[in-house]
Amino acid sequence: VQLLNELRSDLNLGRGLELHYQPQVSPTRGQVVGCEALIRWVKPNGAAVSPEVFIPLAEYTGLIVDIGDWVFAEACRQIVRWDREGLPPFRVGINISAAQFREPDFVAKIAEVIASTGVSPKRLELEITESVAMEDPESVARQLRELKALGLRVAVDDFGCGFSSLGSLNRLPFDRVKIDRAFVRELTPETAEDCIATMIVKLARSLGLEVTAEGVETESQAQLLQDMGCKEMQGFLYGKPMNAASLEAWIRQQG
Ligand code: G
Ligand code: G
Ligand code: MN
Ligand code: NA
Repeated sequence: VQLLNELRSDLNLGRGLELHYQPQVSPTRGQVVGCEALIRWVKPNGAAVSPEVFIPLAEYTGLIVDIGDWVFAEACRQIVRWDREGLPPFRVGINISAAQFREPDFVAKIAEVIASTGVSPKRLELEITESVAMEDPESVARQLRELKALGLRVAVDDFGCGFSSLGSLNRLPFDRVKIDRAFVRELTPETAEDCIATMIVKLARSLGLEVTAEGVETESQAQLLQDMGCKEMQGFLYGKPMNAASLEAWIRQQG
């Protein structure tokens, strides 16, 4: 409760919260194709609190809606700042939690922020976990169509670990599948993880979806994924989440 009050107060005061960005690369093209925005919180006393701690708390209490609004707006503002700095355009993935996605005015708020920041919606990709996507397929499908009509892209996050039916990938209008890093972590040839990841990539590609693997830490994982036909990677092998200025420097250095 104490932690939650501190979080609420920092959010209201506009302090302590920051977005970091983890690069996503295409190894064959040797370049950054996008990044994922990941929230960071440093308390006034200087102590960093892991999102693995405060995000579930915020989800439980509903504060995640306000946090999510802040995250989305901040990511849009940052894209506009990067454009002004002359960075080449790349995609920015933004995590959307279940409670946010369920808000009746979710799509309207997104549209409003896009209009007020002037960001190009093509640059934005909303990441929705597979468990959220499964909740109420009818209304999820409608909302995804509304988001896509605004020009955004949508990805299903942490795919493979939940309870989604494979058919849902076909029924819901996703643009991308992000393979859960639990599979990538255990990826060695001819294991169950290898089989499952291979199947996910195959299914996604045959449905015309793009695929990103998460949590890529080693060259051998990257090679296996590439052999499966996975074209985009995200993980410590390429880059950790970093602040906006560091990502900018990182991209310029990749040239
Ligand atoms: O950022 P890692 O770097 O530790 O993130 C931990 C967890 O917190 C992940 O499951 C990630 O999806 C979640 N997370 C990070 N940033 C956000 C955010 O902006 N919104 C939501 N809903 N979840 C986030
Ligand atoms: O749950 P979601 O996929 O949105 O969040 C991504 C999470 O994965 C973040 O916590 C991020 O810090 C973490 N992450 C990204 N790359 C790696 C990696 O290569 N190894 C590990 N262990 N974690 C990673
Ligand atoms: Mn994500
Ligand atoms: Na994920």
